[in-house]
Amino acid sequence: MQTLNVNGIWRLSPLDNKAIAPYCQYFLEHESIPCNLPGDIHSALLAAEIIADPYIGQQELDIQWVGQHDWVLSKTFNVDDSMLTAGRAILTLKMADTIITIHLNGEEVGRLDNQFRRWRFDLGDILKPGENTLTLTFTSAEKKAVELAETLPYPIPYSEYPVSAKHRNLVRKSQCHSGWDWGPCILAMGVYEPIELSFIDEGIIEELTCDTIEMGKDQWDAVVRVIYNARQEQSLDCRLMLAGSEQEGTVHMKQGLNKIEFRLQCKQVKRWWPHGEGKATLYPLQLSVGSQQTEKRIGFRTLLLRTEAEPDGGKPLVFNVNGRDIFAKGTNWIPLDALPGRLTPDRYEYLLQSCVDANMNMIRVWGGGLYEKDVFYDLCDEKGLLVWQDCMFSCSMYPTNAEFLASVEAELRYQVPRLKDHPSLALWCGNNEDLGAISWYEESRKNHIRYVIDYDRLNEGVVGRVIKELDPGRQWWPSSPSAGENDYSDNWHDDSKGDMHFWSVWHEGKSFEEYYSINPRFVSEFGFQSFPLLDTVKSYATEEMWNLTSKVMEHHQKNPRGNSIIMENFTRYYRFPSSFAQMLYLSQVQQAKAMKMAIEYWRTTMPHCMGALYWQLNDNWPVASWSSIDYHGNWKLLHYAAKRFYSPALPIAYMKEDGIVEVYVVNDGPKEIKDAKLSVKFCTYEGKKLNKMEYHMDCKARSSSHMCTINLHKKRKIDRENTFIYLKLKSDDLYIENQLMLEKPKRSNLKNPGIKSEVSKTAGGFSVTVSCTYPAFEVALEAEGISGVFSDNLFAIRPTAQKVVTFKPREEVSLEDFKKQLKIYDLWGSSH
Ligand code: BMA
Repeated sequence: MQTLNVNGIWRLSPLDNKAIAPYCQYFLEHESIPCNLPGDIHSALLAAEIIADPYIGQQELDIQWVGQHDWVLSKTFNVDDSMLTAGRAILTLKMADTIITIHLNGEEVGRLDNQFRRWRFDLGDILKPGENTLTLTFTSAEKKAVELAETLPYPIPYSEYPVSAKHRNLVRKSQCHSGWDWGPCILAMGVYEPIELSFIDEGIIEELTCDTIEMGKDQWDAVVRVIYNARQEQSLDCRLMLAGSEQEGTVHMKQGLNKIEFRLQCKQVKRWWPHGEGKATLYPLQLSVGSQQTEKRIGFRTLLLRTEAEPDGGKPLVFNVNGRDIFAKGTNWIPLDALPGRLTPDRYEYLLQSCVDANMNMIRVWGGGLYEKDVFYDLCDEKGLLVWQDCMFSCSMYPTNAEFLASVEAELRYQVPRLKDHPSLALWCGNNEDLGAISWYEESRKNHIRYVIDYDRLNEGVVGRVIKELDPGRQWWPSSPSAGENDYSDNWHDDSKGDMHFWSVWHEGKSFEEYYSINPRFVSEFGFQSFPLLDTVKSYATEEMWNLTSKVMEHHQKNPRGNSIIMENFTRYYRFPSSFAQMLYLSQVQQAKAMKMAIEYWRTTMPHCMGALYWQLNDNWPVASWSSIDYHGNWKLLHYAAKRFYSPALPIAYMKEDGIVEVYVVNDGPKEIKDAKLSVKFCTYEGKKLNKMEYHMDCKARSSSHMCTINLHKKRKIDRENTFIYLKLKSDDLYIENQLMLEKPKRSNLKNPGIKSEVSKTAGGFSVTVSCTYPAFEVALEAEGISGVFSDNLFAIRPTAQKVVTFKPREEVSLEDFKKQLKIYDLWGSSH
C-alpha cells in the first residue's frame, strides 16, 4: 500500500466573497490564504491577520461571522502513474469538522456531517495521473443547524451561554464550540487529523480489536479480531505477535469485508495497573496482513464496576482493577483548546502528566467536547490514568429522527472499536447531564413524556445498544450523573446511588459546608471557580481592565453569576483582598479550600465513597473558571492543593458540626504504612504550642481510620479565633502535614508572618527556602512571567520550621531574573 501526503499547506478562501465583505474585505482583492492541515480555518485567518485574536479582550465578538459563513479549502497535488497502477485510491478523513462536501477535480466525492465519524471514500477513476485538485467546502454548522431546526416537528431545546451559536445540538460537532459557561463561541471548522490518501493494492485493515481474558495468575488469552477489506479474492499471509506469543498463517479472503479471528496464549504477562497501584505495563500487538502492517498497545488487566445493590437500597460505584477496589481520584477534561489546530501532543503530555503529578488516577472525558485524539488515550495508558469516557452529548435534548440516529450509530461504530482496547478506558457513559436537562427547559417540562421518550430512544436505543454490542466486557453507564441503569433519580441531590454531580455549592449558592451534608458514593462533578494567574490575565486584559467589573474581565467570565459567587464567598470566609493581584490569589485560595473540604471529607468516608472527580482540569482559552490549570498551563493553587488532598496517605481534620473536630488518617494506597506517627497539635497564631496528641499506628492499605473527636466546647481555654490544629503524619518514607483553622479565616487573628525567602540555583531550576516569624497560611509562590511548576505550593509554615521548595522553569531563566520575578503571597498579606 502506498500513501500520498496531502497534508500541510492548503489554500483557504470564502465560498462567497461578497457575503463576507461586510466583515472582511481582504478576499475582494486576494484569492486565498494558506491554511495548514491538520488544522482549523480560524487559526489560518488569525495567522494571516484577517481576524483578531479571539482570546484577547472582547475580540471573540468580532469573529463570530467566520463560523456563520462557508469556506473552501483546496489543494492541488501530483499523482504518479505508478501510484494509480499500484492500487485503488482511498481517501480517509478523521476529525473532519463538520458539514463538508468533498470534490476531486470538480466532481463530488462525498458529503460529511459528523465530526466524530471516520469517513472513507473510494476515489475511483476521478483521480488522474498528473495534477489533481481536492476541495473541501465547509458549510457553516450554525447555518445548517438553523435550517435543520426549521424542519423539526417540535423544538429540541439546548443550553445557551453568553456568546452562543444556535441549535448546536442538531449537528454532530463538539458541543462546546458553540460557547459554554467557561468557553468562547468559536464555531471551528477544519480537519484535525492527517488526511490519508492511500493506494490500496491488496486491501486495507479496517479494524483491529483485542479482548484479553485472564486464564491464570500471569496467563492470558488474547482474542484478536481483524476486519480486512480485500480488493479482490486472494490468499494473504497474516502474522500476529503479542507478549512473546506469535501466530501466522495464510488466510483466504473474499472480495470486500473479511473477519479474521486469532486466539493467542500469552504467558508470564505483567499486569497493567492504574497510577498508584503499580506499573502500567503495555505490550505491543503487531499485525501484518499481506503487505500491510499495523500496531497497537495492549495492557492486561481486569476491570469491573461494582454496583451491586445494598440492603438499605444504596448502590456503590466502585472501579475494581485486577481485583482491587480503587478510590478514583481525578478531574474532568474538556478540549484543551477552542482552536482545534492547537491540539498538539506536547500539550496533552503536559496536562496528563500534571494529573499524575497531583496523585490522580482517573480522568473523565466530558460529553460536550471530543472523543479525544489517540495521543490522549495512549498517554493515559502509559501513565495509568483510568478514563471515564462520556459519549459526546451534553446538557441538551437531541433529535431522534432516523438520520440523526443513524449518524450517531455510525459514529459509535467507529469510536468504540477505536478506543475499547485502551487499558485505561474504564467506562462508557451515555452523556453529560442530558437526563437532568429534561427538567431545565420550558418545552421539555411541559411535554415531559415526549422528551423522556426521545432521550431513551437515543441513549438506550442507540448509544447503549451499540456500546453493549461492540464492547460487552465493559460497563455501560447511562449518563453522568446517574443512579445506574433503569434508575432515573435526581443525582444532583440524591447521594445514595451511582455518581453525583454536586453543584449546590456553586450553582445553588450554598456555603462550602454543604459538602458535608452529603455522603456520596462517587462524585463525578463538583467545582468552584477562580481567576487565572496574573500572567494569564495579562494575555487578555490590558492594565486599565484589571478590575473585576471591567468589560474585559466580565467577558472572560462565562458563567453569568460567576464573579458574584466568588465575591459572595470572599465575604463568607475571608477578609476582602487589598488589590487586584491579591484578589486573583485569594480566589485561587478559596477555590482550593472548597475542593479540599469536599474531597478530604468524602475520602474519610471510604469505602462508602469511592471516587471524586472535580470539575475541571483545564481551560480551552484564558478565562475565569473551575479549572485547576489555566489555559497557559499554569498550575492554579487548586492543582497544588490536589497534589496534597489526593496523596495516598493523608491526615485529615474537619469540623462538620460547629465545635466538633473529627480527625482521620486515610490511606487509599495498596500498601500498609508501618509504624506511622500522627501528631495533632493545637497552636496559636502567635506561634505558641498548646497541647499535643500523638498516635502510633500501622495504617492499613485502603483504610480510613477515625483517630479522635475533639469537642472544642469542652476545651474552654482554646480561643478558636486564635488557634489552629496542625497535623503531621510520619513514617520511614512518609511525611505529610495538614491544618485546620478553628474559625473562618476572616475571624482568625492572623499576625503578619514576616515571610522571608532565600533563593539559590539548583540543577534544572531553583530552590526557594521560605521562613516566617509567625505562622503563615496559604503561602503561595508565583514566578511572574516565568512558566514552570513548583514542587509544592499553597502550604502553611510555622516559625520553627522553614520550607524548601524547588521550581523547574520550562525555559532557561537566570537566577537574578527568577529572584526578581518571585512573588510570595499569604493569607494575612491578602488583606494588607
Ligand atoms: C457541569 C458540566 C458543564 C459545566 C459545569 C459548570 O455540570 O457538565 O456542563 O460547564 O457544570 O457549570
